[in-house]
Amino acid sequence: MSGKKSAAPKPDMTVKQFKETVIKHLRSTLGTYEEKASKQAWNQAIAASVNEFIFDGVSRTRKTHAGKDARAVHYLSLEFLMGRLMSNNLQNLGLYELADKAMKELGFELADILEEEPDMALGNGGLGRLAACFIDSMATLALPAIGYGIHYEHGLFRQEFFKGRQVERPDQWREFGSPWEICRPESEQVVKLYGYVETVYENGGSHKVWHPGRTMRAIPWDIPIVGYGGHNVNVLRLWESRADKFFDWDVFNSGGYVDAYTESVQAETVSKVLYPNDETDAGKELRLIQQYFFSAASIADVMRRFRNAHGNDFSKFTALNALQLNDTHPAIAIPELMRVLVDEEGISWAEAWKMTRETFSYTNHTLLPEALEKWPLRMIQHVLPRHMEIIFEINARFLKDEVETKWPGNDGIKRKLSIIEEANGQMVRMGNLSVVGSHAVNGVAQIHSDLVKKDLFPEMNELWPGKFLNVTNGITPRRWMKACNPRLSTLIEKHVDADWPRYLEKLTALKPLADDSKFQKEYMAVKHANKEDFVKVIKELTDVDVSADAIFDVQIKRLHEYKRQHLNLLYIMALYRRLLINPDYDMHPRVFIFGAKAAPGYYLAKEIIFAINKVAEKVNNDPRIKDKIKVVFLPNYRVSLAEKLIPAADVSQQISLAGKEASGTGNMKLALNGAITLGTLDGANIEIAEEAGEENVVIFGMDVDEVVETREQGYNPGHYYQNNEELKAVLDWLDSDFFTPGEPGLLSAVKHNLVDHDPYMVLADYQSYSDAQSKIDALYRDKKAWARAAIINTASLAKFNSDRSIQDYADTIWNLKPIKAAAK
Ligand code: GL7
Repeated sequence: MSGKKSAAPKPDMTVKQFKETVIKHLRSTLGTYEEKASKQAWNQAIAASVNEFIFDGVSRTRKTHAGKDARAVHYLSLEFLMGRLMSNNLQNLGLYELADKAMKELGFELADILEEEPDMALGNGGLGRLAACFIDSMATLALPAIGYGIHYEHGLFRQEFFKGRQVERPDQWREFGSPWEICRPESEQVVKLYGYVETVYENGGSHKVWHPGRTMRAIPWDIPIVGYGGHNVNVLRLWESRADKFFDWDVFNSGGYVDAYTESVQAETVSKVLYPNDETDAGKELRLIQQYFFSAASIADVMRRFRNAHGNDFSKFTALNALQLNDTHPAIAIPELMRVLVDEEGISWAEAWKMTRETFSYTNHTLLPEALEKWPLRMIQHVLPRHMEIIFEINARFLKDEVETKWPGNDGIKRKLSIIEEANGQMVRMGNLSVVGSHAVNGVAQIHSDLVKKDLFPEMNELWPGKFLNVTNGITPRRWMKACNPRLSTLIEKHVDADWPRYLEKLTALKPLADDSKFQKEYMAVKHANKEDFVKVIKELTDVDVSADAIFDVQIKRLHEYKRQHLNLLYIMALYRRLLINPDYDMHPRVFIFGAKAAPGYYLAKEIIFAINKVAEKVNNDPRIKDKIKVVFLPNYRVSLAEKLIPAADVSQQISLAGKEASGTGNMKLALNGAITLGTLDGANIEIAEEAGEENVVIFGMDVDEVVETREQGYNPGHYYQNNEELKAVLDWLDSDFFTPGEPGLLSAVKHNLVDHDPYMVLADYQSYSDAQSKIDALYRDKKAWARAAIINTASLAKFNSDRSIQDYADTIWNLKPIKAAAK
């Protein structure tokens, strides 16, 4: 064991002082007092106390960056799935234990009070949560960075089940305000829309003037992002849309009370709701306006800051600014920057284009065709007439100067690479625009980045060798271990340096302990205690009784056919059938745990949820199987629920069809917390297997090459259905009324999709999956072998620290150096 040093400072505050501060805020900020205050009020009082540290950090960091004229990255993302902020902030400031003690002395459990905080669910899934982990890491690494997004009034919908079916309810994360945000009216921006473009001829030349049809206000709300150790506090700036003229007095006075509000209602709609679609193209004018609204406001903000420091000398612009596109959602920022540089600053096209390309970089998060954004050309022309002209110009120059030079006379390649797609009445391909307008393009796991080059943009890769890179995703160990798994963190800290949440490679010190039976027992006792806690959560949320001695087999992620929750379901049904046929069927008891939201308009995904719930109902109440299987579908899966479940998981199901899951990040969180991955060779699973060792994960199914081969040979799911007795039996079961008494056919959609189409080859991988599940069962029964594998997983995952991902971005894409904020 080496010397322990802590990266988290001990703040110069005592428990007594913390208590006093909380009570001060309870009285003077919340206007209540100890005897009367609700838990909600205590929560807010703690937040206000913590903010005394945080706000000071915000100003120190800002001042340092401004003073040094620092190069900064601006991370543009339509989604930031933050979850709760309190516990993370307390941890990163090193205040958690102090606050815990203080609250105990005041007669409360801190953990209880923390439950009062609503999740900040301004994202759908992996892509949004990645952005949240990344801004934590940027602050931790002291990188000058700012996250830009939308201040949605309603985040991702709250999910309820009614008779087994998903029902969506609005999310109200800031119904009573949020203590973490600071409104910055002084940095308000104006965003223009619609209208027409005029060519103005003057002094022998001409320039373009956009006469917008309407304008709206963008109001920034800053959420402080506390780096681990508390030295650096960056901000996440979220834009709220408001009507330009809050109220039209003329219309109001002439009797048009309702009309006077129309404009404000329309403008405020822009930041009203997060689109709940995950990996599908929303294709709505409002969504395009959301994308433009936050991109334009953010670029205006970057410009404002730059002009304050440098006036209109743009020679240093690219040296000081990097703009990162989190997927194509903010791609409209590329023509927006061109517009500002050319039309507003009078910079030549060639110069502006060079600056734009040097400034932008783009992360691709998916190969799924339905998620690659395309906008109808007519729509862009209508909403953003000047931008459409700019896109035409970018495209014309790209095709003429770059594509034609490389492939003279090749119209086929031109058609393929063009930013404009001629089919479907002309569409603008946002992926092509992003690649053309960026100096670097990265995928999110090695295999995904390879496929981006090979399958998605092969010609672009030939045109610009070196432009396409890989940055494997990561997760912040602060939230996903230190804060969410205190028992394991405490155990770890007995053996490794206290700064492991910053330097996760320190966990390799646990490897020699993997065979130590005392440590194995301690490690598994932690897992068991976490499971006992989660047994209560399951009971509370679903009223199902489960035993912590069973295997907790977990699949948590958005509901999507490619993620194959229905493969999991088929296996559950098969196990159930085996037990009905042979009540002595030898297996370790198992709890199958699902958490997943389906996009509200995604029919089959909702049918899969319904089928799982119906099978669960039957299985959970069948005395014949003696509780050997339990199935629970947790409603409203979200970050704060993940934080409770992940520490309790034994098995991590990562069973997407190979080639479809770009990376996955839940796979990293679960493995770090000691769950064994049951997965395909897809996304980051491959790298997890490399790091943890193939013997410590259970891999099954076709790999990418086999998937391609099977498809080329003409995939026929009916073949698997006909030739696998068990598979046929469980699929036919879905047609009966066994799970829906008196109502046969309610679950047929799932069966028929699989037998007749099976776009994600569930049936082809079924047998291999079932065999892999048997391996899991056998491994679990060998207690020492299981403990060993789990420990090795925890000890081996340093690569998936999001600090490493961000360091890669900083080194290979942003060329960004840390600047530590000055001390007080
Ligand atoms: C995703 C990928 O599906 C997921 O595999 C990846 O981990 C995540 C972050 O890179 O991005 N792409 C995508 O469109 N969504 C994702 O979660 C919604």
